[in-house]
Amino acid sequence: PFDNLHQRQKQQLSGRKHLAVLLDPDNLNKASCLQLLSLSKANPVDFFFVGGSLITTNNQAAIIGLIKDNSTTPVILFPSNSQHINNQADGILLLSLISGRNPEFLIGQHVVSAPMLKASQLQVYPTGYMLIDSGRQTTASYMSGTTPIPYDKPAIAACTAMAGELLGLNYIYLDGGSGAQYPVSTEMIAAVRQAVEIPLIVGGGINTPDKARAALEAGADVLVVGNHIEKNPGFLAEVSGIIASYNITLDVCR
Ligand code: 1GP
Repeated sequence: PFDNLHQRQKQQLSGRKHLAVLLDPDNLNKASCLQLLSLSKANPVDFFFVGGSLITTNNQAAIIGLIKDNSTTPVILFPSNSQHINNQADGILLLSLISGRNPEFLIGQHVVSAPMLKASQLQVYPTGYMLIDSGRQTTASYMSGTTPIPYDKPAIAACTAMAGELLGLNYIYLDGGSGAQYPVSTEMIAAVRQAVEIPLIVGGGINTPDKARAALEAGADVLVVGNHIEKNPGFLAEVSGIIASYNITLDVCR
């Protein structure tokens, strides 16, 4: 599915919505991961993103192995640095942190990673990654040493996304950061959606059905949910159902 997404990027994904569940290796053990994988059979997930801004355990390879053994859903790495590349995954978001001004995360880590990525079978998804202020300092903003885009400045986000698209990036990811106090505003999502043609990934702090619907309505093509599903696995069924109902409505209207 992410391959299709990649090929169709210029068609704005034909309006279809996708769910990515973020699995942070630090927050999972074998039992909790297997529980989520089992739930995802009845409640479809389009992608598993695996990663975190700071991984303190040695769990990542085991978690990816567990997903590959128990699910056909593609595993996409969501790395914070070049050490998190893992060839068992299907693909990798090659994130350029375009909301920040830290050269290490704009190009430095990419140079270090390039030979590994070229030699791997990983599908590479060049992504303009934008951290948005979400009420508290997130691990992502602290660890990257960057200032997020102010919450109430959609025009800055739109121009940043436009620059990313013009530079040839294939996806834009608007992220309030994991456990964001509040999600990216619908005004900002809509402004970015209008500003670029490439697919829009949105995540951070989505912990109610209303917040999920609002992000989708505003223009998110791929919704990322992490924390709240880890804490409350039942949320997976809710959010998967919301995505499915959007896509059914779309099919019926055609
Ligand atoms: C964080 O967008 C992801 O990078 C998901 O955030 O864990 O808050 O859902 P949550």
